[in-house]
Amino acid sequence: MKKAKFEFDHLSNDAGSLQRAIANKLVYAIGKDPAAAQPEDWLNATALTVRDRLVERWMETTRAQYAQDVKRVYYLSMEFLIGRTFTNALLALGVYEEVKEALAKLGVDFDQIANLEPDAALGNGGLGRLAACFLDSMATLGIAGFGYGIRYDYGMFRQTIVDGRQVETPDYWLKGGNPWEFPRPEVTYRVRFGGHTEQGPDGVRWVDTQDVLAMAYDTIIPGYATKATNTLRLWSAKASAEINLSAFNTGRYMDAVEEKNHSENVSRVLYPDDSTLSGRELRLRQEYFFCSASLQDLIRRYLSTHENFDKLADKVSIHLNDTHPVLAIPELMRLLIDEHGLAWDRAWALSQQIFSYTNHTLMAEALETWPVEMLARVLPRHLQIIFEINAHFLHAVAERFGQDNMLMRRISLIDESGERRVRMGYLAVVASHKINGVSALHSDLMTQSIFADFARIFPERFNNKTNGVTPRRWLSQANPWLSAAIDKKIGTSWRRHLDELSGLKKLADNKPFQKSFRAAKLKNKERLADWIQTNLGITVDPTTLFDIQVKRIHEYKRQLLNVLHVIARYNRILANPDANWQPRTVIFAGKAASAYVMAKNVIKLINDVAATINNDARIKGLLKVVFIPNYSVSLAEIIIPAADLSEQISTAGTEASGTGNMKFGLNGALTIGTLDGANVEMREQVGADNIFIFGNTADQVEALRNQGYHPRAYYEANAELRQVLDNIRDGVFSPEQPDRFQAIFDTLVNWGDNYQLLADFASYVTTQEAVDALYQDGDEWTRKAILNVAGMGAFSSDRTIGEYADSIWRAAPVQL
Ligand code: 26V
Repeated sequence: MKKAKFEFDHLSNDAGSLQRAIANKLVYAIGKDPAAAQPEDWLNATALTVRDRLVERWMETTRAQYAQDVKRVYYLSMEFLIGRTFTNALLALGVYEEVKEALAKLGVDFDQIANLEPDAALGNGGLGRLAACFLDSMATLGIAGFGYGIRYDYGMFRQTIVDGRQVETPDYWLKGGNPWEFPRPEVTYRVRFGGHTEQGPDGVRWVDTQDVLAMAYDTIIPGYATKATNTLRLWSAKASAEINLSAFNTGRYMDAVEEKNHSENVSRVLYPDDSTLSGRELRLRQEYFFCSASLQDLIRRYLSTHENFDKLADKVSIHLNDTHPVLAIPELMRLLIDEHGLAWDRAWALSQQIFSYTNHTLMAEALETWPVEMLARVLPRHLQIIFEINAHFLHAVAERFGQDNMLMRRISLIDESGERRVRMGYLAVVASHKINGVSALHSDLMTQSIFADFARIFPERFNNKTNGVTPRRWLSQANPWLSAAIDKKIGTSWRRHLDELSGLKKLADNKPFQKSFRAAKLKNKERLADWIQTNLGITVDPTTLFDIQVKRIHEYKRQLLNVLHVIARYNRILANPDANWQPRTVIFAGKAASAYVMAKNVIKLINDVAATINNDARIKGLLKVVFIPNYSVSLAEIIIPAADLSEQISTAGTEASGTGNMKFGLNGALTIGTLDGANVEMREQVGADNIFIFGNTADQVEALRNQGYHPRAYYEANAELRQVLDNIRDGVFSPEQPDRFQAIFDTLVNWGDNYQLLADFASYVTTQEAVDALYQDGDEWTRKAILNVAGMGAFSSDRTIGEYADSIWRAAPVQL
């Protein structure tokens, strides 16, 4: 057949062309008369116009990837916390001003429509947002990186605060349609569950399964100021036709419809709990669903240009974002052995070269294990494969280290101590050639605690990759005022080479730069104050010190320690109202897992303390407390640039890295923090004089725990602390129900204070005094804030991804 001639328009990016293109989209794609168009219609029309411009680059990149047969990196993650796409895409394409102008000519307010876009909140917190920053950096660096995950119908729940308490409501983010995604009904795979295995003449057969279809939806991930673009492919569950037909034929129509609903539930909702393992079967099914579809897809892609599996490990890397995608390991083994006829040893050798794994938490409650009984029911073939991996592994260890039964019990992939369970982290470690933590401290602790035995067996596998954040979203997009001030001094290329921020060091004392730096900060504080006024009806003064803690509510993150300080400050002001107090606005935001009682109590306490203090006329505006509901990526973009002080106060040894800490530093906040996670490296980068470090170190925390920690002793010895805790216990903030916070008091004083808040309280309060003192010297504060920005170069996710690409994936960029 003769190849048809195929030509298409190359699209122009001047404001006039964009204006015409948007008008065409509104009429021909959205089907709306401009006279009847709603702001949502304009947003969708503009989004489609912008998407067209991304598609050109996308095709070019995909073609080049095939032509050069580059190594592809598959980033498997249950969560991608993307946030909004519109402004990010405009900045990546370099058409922000042009689109703004085009919309203005059409009589459309840019900010109004940009603020209508719902967040893609397909993640809980740090882990999901890191995956989103990594996609941005992989595209920007030209790495052929594919994100694979789940297209949840419902993302992270929406949080409202009713009477001071968190109320969760569903987030149906797709209700207005999603202009950024391309549905790919032709890219659909069968994912099987249940059934049983049979030993046949040529291998194992897995039969009598119940099947669900996984359908692909693609989102373009633009690189910044490069033609390179990547793909985020998310899977949505569709009922398989057979189920419906067979039931239909036997007259069970309603049953069939119900069954269809049941199988489509697999991709219905994100599990909104990042603190405890729910152990629900639906969660296990979600994990397998997206692993299986992703592996089938990447093998199909590989085989479309390769005849056999000889080059699989040269052309494919699969990265496991925590243990949630670990079923990809037995799934790859199953596909290679059962479907493609490879021998066990060859399949295993390939797997070990292909997989790598990142650990994101040492918290025991969050480490995944699945009951053997459940796996036997849901994934019988995979359980067999896991048992066989375990047998090979234990055998090899016994050969090398002798038959040490204690060791064998400890490192077995199966925990036999109670109900038998598969330890997913151990499976990840055994199957991966590289295992990394997310900050220097965390990587260290990881090899001393949860993976200590494995670090002795496979020392060469363990490494550190300190997290980073994308400067495009977290400085350029979120903080146009500071970005402009920086551009004037060091040019614009820091957006791709964040190290260049070090050029600001020499300007730390420069008065004109200090002035523009401070002006930018004030603008950001005014923007946040406006938001708070409009949305919460609370007046905050942008000239006060903005002290901000935003992150998931979790005991180890110690929002409660922050509250203890707020109450201590309240008491001090009451005791001495005429002293020269530095006025402060203390801002909190964050969601609690819906079953996490203590975290929800902390939210209620924050709101009760806020109500008490904000309504106390004696305080005269010297202290305000605000809890901003429904923390999200788009809110973070408004909140973080407004901070003077960033609270990073987790118990040392518990926060794996933190990434909010980096976003705040990048936006010119000073950090008050413990020597935990990446705070340690931030101190190295910005200098110990420019960060407020307090509290026990990880070693001291551990020593205290081992020697017997007695929180009541701190309560008894420190009168100020005692007053604060007694206030909480006695109902000072809950007069209508004085015993409301008895459990909080008991947790700290009588039940062991697991996160050692009382041990760090005195040091925290003293350090907060030093914060006040420094803030009174505006120039000195600004100097240090500038040095913080200047020191953040190392915390670009481009640096992080560069390291993953070089030393884990061994993947080179595509040439365009
Ligand atoms: C854990 C779990 C456990 C049970 C099942 C559901 C579920 C969902 C998510 C998680 C995530 C917990 C791990 C996590 O988010 N870690 C955070 O990772 C960030 C990126 O590396 C890091 O900066 C934070 O310090 C770390 O807490």
